[in-house]
Amino acid sequence: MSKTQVLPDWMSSIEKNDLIIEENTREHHYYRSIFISDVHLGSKGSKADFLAEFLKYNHCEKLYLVGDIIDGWRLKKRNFWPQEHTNVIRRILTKSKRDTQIIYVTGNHDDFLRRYSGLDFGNIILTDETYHTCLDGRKLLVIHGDKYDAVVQNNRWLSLIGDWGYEFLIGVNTSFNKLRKLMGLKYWSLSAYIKYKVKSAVTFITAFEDAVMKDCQNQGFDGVICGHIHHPEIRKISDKVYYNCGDWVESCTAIVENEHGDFKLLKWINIDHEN
Ligand SMILES: [Mn+2]
Repeated sequence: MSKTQVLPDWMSSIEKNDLIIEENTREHHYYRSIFISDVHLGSKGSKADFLAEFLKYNHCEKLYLVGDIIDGWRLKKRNFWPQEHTNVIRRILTKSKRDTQIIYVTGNHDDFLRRYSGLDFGNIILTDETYHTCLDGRKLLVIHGDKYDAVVQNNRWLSLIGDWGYEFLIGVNTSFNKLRKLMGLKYWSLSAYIKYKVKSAVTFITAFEDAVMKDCQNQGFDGVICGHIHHPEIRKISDKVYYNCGDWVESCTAIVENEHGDFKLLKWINIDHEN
């Protein structure tokens, strides 16, 4: 597609830093494609129960798993695998049996799968990166995003995400919110607060997006769908679009493309967080 192409109507309303978050409901929805990333199964922070529920109500022709679905790093250190985590795998396998094509794009936490890249298990394809052809013809690069770590200078936030620090933060956050719940207060996300407020985190996110979009430009794609930094977003950057799936540790978000070819960022309604 040429660079001068006019963006679709739905996209023209997106301004810089504008989030389109549509809260999901417990009704069945059918999409052309669904993109999720950073589930971190095998780690305590994973909101696997919510994802299993999301997968129960949301159906699609193509399901892209955009990396860090299984947290191999955590599993190496500690054997933590509750039933809810199995339920997510089961939901995905059931979908694959029922005409949903699963495209598993590996991330840095599930890099143990990278040696099998290119394998096709029937309806499940393993790959390091791929592209998605939208209904309107646009081609989007689908990649986890850890590839850009080397380019991003300010990666202190990133090491926090990948390291014990993040899990610690999630742990503190969970206890803190149990206390808030007892006091009748709403869920409050400490790590999201830090992510949005700390200047170095903001600088890092911008640097990451710049690196991703530069690669997108160089490879001639119309946009990128990635994950890795646990920061859900749909943002127009010049004539391209940057999509980040977010994560299922905190934000519980997914990027979806509906049957008209419109893209949305969905946030799964989180009962615990609402109370
Ligand atoms: Mn990652």
